[in-house]
Amino acid sequence: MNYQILKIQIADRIAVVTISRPAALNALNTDFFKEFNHFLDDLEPRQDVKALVITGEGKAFVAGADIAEMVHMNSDEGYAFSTFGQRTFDRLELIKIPVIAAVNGYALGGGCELAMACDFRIASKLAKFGQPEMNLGMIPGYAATQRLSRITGLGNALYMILTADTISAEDALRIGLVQKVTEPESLMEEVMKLAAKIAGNGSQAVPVSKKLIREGISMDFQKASETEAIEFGKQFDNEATKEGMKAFLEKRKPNWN
Ligand code: DAK
Repeated sequence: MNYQILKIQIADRIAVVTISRPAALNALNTDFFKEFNHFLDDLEPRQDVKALVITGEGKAFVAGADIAEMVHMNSDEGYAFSTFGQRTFDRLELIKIPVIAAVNGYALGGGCELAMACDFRIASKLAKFGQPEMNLGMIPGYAATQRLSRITGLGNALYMILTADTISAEDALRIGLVQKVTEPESLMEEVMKLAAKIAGNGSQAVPVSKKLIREGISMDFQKASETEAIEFGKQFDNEATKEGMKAFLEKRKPNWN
């Protein structure tokens, strides 16, 4: 595919996708969702990529769904736009490898929702977060009403969605919406270090852990614990797990290959 909006770099087991439509602050339109789904189709079967980083070009991560495109929609088109976006964000949650949002600037509306569909978020000091849909007379359409409360708790989700206030990176850190705040110029360096660390961890244990955490949060605790025990048991048939334990006992670094 000839990508117009996404810039894709894959090297050293890490894929970096930069959303690049800076004239519209990287607002998410139908073309973005088509390109992004095409990229995920290519990425999902690959065994050589162990982590995905998503960032934005210019002063925004993503300033929301594209208002200029939405303003012309009727209810059927709005429904199609919403379900296309929701399915895309769900794919990010379900993809086996960890996904890190490198939030360089505005993450508003659909942009904050995209960041929340990633596994965790690292933000530049300049980043700003918000769900400003109330200002447009609408509700969030890409699952902020569900993900924001799961990530930050009920009070913070209600506060952000009902006030439509934009919050700073430091406040996002305080409420657990982001996991780390960096100087703007070192954002990508820090994110790439984290991605490399994860990509270098016992490779099969990373996707299994992601799946257990992701699926467990909406399961009954006992059932989720039992699922963990089953997966834990399976690890003992795994060469990588044996290598990890042996390497510890032999006081050397594990060789995952
Ligand atoms: N969509 C389209 N264009 C956008 C945009 C957006 N979300 N945000 C910014 N732009 C465009 C601006 O129109 C402007 O274009 P030109 O006038 O230069 O042609 C350009 O980007 C630069 O923006 P500004 O001139 O406004 O830049 P400033 O630095 O002054 O302000 C800002 C930055 C981020 C504070 C401001 O641009 C802003 O408030 N943007 C809108 C933020 C926003 O409201 N985001 C939420 C969008 S609503 C659903 C599915 C999805 C959703 C809802 C329902 N279903 C279908 C049910 C999701 C909704 C949203 O995400």
